Amino acid sequence: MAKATFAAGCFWGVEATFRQIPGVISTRVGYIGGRTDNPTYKEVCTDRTGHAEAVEVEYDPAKVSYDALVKVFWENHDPTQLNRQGPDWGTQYRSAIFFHTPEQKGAAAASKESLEKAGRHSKPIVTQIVPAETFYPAEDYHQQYLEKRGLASCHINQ
Ligand code: MHO
Repeated sequence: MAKATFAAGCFWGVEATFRQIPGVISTRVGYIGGRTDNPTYKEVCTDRTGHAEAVEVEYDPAKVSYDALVKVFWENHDPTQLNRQGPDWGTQYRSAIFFHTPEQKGAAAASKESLEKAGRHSKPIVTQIVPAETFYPAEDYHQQYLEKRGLASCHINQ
């Protein structure tokens, strides 16, 4: 089993997306890349702790490649929005790939470069590619949030 960690806006929807991918064994949402230990959702929402809402994906590399997961990441958010994803604003909603190995780092960087070259986005890609530090799981009520409520997406009014 291997781990991959992605931040792509409100973690409810990001988790729901990755849970549907064959080869993904489990997922959990949490906070990563900030300056305090064991942050709460409330603290993260102040925009002062520096954490990103993220999803930690446990996957079977024999069934799904890291590259395929990175592709899912690109296709399910707008990587040109800085510290924002749609109606959600703040550094907690930044676009970031938290790599766990040098191989993941290389694959993420190559994938970002080829997406830039493809010219599909008119604006520059602002996604950070940074080492995975401590992942703090979010409060229970945030885990599989949409699934528990029978919702398909974060922004029901959008
Ligand atoms: N705009 C969303 C964000 C939730 S998310 C876990 C809401 O408050 O409903 O950041």
